[in-house]
Amino acid sequence: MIKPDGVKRRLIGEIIKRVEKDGFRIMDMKFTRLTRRQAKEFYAVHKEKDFFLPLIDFITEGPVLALLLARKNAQKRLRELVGATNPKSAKPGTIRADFGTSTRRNVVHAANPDENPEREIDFFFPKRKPTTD
Ligand code: 3AN
Repeated sequence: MIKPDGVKRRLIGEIIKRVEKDGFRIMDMKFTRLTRRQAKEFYAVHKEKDFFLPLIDFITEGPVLALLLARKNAQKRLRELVGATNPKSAKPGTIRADFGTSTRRNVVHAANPDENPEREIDFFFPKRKPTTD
């Protein structure tokens, strides 16, 4: 997902270029502005964290672009391309190192393989399933 800061700063093209160059195939896309209710559902795993409400404020401040991507080892590889949550500790050349401005405003979200990524696919793309092609 390209977060509101990435959309606002016109980074959609740059981010899609990096992802496609790395071998990902775009299976579906959805440009949408999340309601607070949707955002709380999407980030439900973080509801007890102290950063939860500021995170909800941020993710609902403007539209996001959700991308359904396919590639061999997609989940692991996308997280490598995206980089660490805090852009200051992200590896040089990763999307967050190059464009993120804070731990919250870090431009992109990638599904976490340990937190049921299929749930996120269903959230943005109900009835769709990824292919491995
Ligand atoms: P990641 O997106 O790297 O998997 P998560 O799932 O731990 O990170 O956190 C989800 C989102 O919550 C992050 N992308 C970031 O925007 C925000 N976040 C996480 N940790 C913090 C923090 N310590 N302070 C502010 N925002 C945070």
